[in-house]
Amino acid sequence: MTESHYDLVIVGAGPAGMAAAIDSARAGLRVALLDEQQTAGGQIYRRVGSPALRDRKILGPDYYYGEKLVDSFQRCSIDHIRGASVWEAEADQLCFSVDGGSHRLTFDALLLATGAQERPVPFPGWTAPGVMTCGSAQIMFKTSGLAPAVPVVIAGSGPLLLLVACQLVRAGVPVEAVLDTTPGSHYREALAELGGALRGWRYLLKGVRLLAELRQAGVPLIKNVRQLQALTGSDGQLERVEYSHRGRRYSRVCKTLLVHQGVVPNVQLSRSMGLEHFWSEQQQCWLPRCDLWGESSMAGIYIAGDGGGIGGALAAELQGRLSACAIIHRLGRINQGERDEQARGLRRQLDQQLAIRPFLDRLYRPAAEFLHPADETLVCRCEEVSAGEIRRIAGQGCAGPNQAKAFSRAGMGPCQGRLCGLTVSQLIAEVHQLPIEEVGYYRVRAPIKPVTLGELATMAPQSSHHGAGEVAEK
Ligand SMILES: Cc1cc2nc3c(=O)[nH]c(=O)nc-3n(C[C@H](O)[C@@H](O)[C@H](O)COP(=O)(O)OP(=O)(O)OC[C@H]3O[C@@H](n4cnc5c(N)ncnc54)[C@H](O)[C@@H]3O)c2cc1C
Repeated sequence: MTESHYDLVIVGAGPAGMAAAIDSARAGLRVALLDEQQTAGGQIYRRVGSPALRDRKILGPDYYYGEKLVDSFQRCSIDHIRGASVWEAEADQLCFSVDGGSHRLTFDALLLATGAQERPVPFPGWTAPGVMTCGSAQIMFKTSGLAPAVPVVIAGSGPLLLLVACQLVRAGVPVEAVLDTTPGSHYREALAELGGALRGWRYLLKGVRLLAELRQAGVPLIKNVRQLQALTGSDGQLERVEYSHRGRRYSRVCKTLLVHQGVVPNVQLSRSMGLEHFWSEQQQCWLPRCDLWGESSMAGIYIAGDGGGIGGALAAELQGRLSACAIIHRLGRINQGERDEQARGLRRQLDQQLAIRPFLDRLYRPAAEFLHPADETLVCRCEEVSAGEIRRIAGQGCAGPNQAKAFSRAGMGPCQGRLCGLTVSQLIAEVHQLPIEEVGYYRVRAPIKPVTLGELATMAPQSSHHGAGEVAEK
């Protein structure tokens, strides 16, 4: 394995990573950008350069906005390392796997633009075959043009829920119902943030349009749904969904149940590097501590986009560009005055983009039943540990998520706690009646992705030489 050095290495080819790469390459930096996906675009613009769907109306203009960004990115001199899983990062180097081999890169600056993941939605039956998240249905849609098996019911809370429902309807996939789990009280609480919401009126308008589109398509939208449960038939497959509405219990037959409770930053890599994180009450998740340029608690390591806090795709792009300003200055290509001048307009636009966030965060904060699931609900899917088991071990003195690993194996599976981490911390905090910051989070260790021994072996010094240049595509 040949080591290779770059001025800037970026992890994640979403709007944040691409925007930062473009500006940095144009400023003359030697940039490498790595992403697990084969094409640039991230979550929102996934495969926008070669879409699987011909009808542009299905995914809508927000998706195709990404074409210009991807095009600019591809025209720049950037080493785009495709299909590369970054499994370890340190202050000046990172390791990744691609095509069955592992490689190491060194850098002067690192930008983590690893985006968001859907918030795990533990409720009775969430692990049943046929239950999947809205985001994963959208990935199938964007990458292969595949639709979920019908009848489809969609349940949860948040803008992506409505967007995916509309995208399915536009593609001719009948949606039996949208079960909105947003508690009624959240609408009243969100009104306190009306000022910001009005500044973000474009987003509000989009939401209103999506609702109107569903109404026009005749999709029932049932609000204030509680006690969601997915039930399987004798073949073990999803058969129906049950829920409570206005004090009565209902049942709907479905082959697919798409669930969604918003998105949270993907902090596996930033956690594994030991960067400082704090609990955001507003977004109900952990965020890396960063300054206004996205620089983390470790000098030279920057975080931009949803990985630093949920702000949406346009905010991610602006944050990527702001971090690029700081990195270009750090590496001596512009002076401080030039940096600040370039950043001024970006900050103004970013403020506008983020104005609606407090309103959305209050409105779409998940209902308590998803944050504190009932005892019988599985929390750690990898190791099959229930919420009741976590409460039991917490009652026996287990003080935090790291001890919970030893007590119950929760968080010890291949996802390294990516799916249960938030819930385990919340349950332990509930039992001990402590703020979640005091309970803490799993200590995430490299490799943050499953790596085969074969992949690791290719990093041995005597192995055949495959330089990063050989896997990079300009
Ligand atoms: C499943 C899903 C679907 C979404 N769909 C929409 C949508 O349709 N519309 C919308 O407005 N918002 C959507 N969002 C929200 C959204 O992700 C954006 O706000 C925006 O894409 C954030 O941009 P970003 O650059 O921060 O990260 P992203 O666009 O998420 O890009 C992050 C990239 O990092 C890569 N990555 C992460 N970890 C590693 C690693 N260890 N090694 C290598 N690569 C890595 C990922 O493959 C990904 O391409 C979605 C979110 C999710 C989770």
